Amino acid sequence: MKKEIMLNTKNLAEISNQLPTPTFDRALLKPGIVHVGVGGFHRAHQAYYTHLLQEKGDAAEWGICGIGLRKGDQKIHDVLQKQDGLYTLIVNHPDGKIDSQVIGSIIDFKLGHETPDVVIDQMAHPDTKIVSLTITEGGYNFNSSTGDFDFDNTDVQHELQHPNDPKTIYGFLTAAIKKRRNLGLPAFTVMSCDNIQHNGDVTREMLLAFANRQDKELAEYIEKEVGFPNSMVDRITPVTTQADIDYLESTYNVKDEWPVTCEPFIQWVIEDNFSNGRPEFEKVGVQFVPDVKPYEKMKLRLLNAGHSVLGILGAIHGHPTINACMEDDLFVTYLRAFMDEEATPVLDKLEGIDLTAYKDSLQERFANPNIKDSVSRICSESSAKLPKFLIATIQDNLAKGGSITYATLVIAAWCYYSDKGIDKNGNPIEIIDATQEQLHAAASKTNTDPLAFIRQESIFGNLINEEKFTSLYSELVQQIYTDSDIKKHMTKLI
Ligand code: CS2
Repeated sequence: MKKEIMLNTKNLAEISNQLPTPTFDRALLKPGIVHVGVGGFHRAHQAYYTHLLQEKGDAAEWGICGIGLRKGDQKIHDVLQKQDGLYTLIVNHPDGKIDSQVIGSIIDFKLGHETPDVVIDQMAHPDTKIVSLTITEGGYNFNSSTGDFDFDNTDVQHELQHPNDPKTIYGFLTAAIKKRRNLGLPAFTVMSCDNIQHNGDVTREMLLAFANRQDKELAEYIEKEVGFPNSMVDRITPVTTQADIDYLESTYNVKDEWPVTCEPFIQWVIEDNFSNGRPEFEKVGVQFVPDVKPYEKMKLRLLNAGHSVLGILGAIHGHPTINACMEDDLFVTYLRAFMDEEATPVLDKLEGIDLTAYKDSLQERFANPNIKDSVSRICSESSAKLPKFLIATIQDNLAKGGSITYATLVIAAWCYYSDKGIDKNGNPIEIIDATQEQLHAAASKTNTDPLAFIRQESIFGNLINEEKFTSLYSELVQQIYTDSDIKKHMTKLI
């Protein structure tokens, strides 16, 4: 067999015989964007849009410097450094067509875990104009039920005492903003790209709460000078598997240690609220709107919640992937009933959007047989996701007397999932959640106290006081504990 070609700058010319590679001069790019959290999603979405813009020329000031703040970011750092920031994006179409191309917008990568100064200096560099974030729903450090900043977090306490040794995004942002101010440099924009409703507003509020404790004057400066655009981001990006790496090797003879796979669909709707300039993303299909909130809500309450409905019910049933759930008619009917009867009635008015078409398109996207998005990815960090995606819909429906049954079964199933960690065939379920122990401890009391799981106030807020919810939940959770065949319970509700 021919020796494989390692993906890096030196080999790009050779690789371009096999795959589309960047046609712009990457050596001219300056890191105008500092991005924290370089996971698959960032690389399939923002970094891809940025690459498209660079392909059009004239976006040299918007190269991306990746940042990892956690120990676990070492691996992606090492891979991307070795590959000069290059990686392959593999787009899997429903009909089996696969488009692969090498993306060139990431030009550097820095780690903050052991060397916070390196990251602060990068953020405070004159070239930096935007600090963007995909730090996951859990990374924002707010209490899901009150929305308040969580000052009990030990990392936050540490960085409040030691501003030069930041640990969380808030410590890094304040240190960098302060440094820029001292240097007389304009403030950067902080652009959240996470699935949180009003993600810019939330980032602003949390950063201000933190900064107010640390340095009131700085907080006032942030309030005046820093832009926090809200955005809705969308592209289904499953976890990369060895099969993806092998595919590139066997098809193109290219060795990429960490490619990204994704669906063809992509969307980014964002508010034009930048404090220090921005890329002309509208040239590559990004929508700039005055108010993104209705779009965010639609996506979180239909797409993300729909994922969670399939993921949690699917995990207990033993469906490994979202597309496997969509091959099961009962799951499709259940999903649609949830979207139509519970999620849609509590959405805001959306001018010019055909919700039926949107829901149809979600079903098609979920069913893409070549995406193979694992239910374990979808269920991961449910404690941070569900309050926004699903529990909010239950609360809205309780307030207006709407239906809550489909969503409540999912909560009951989540309790069972957290308690037992096995599917219907007794196979272990991989549970990934920062609060896994707390979830397990609460769920495991269900036999003696059927409401134990929903007494977790940080997740469920005051739902424990809602009789309509507690009586339904109690009935459903006991049914699942008596017979874990989830499809029986789904069938009864439809
Ligand atoms: C998923 C999202 O895990 C999840 O919550 O629903 O990662 C989803 O795939 C993306 O938001 C799609 O844009």
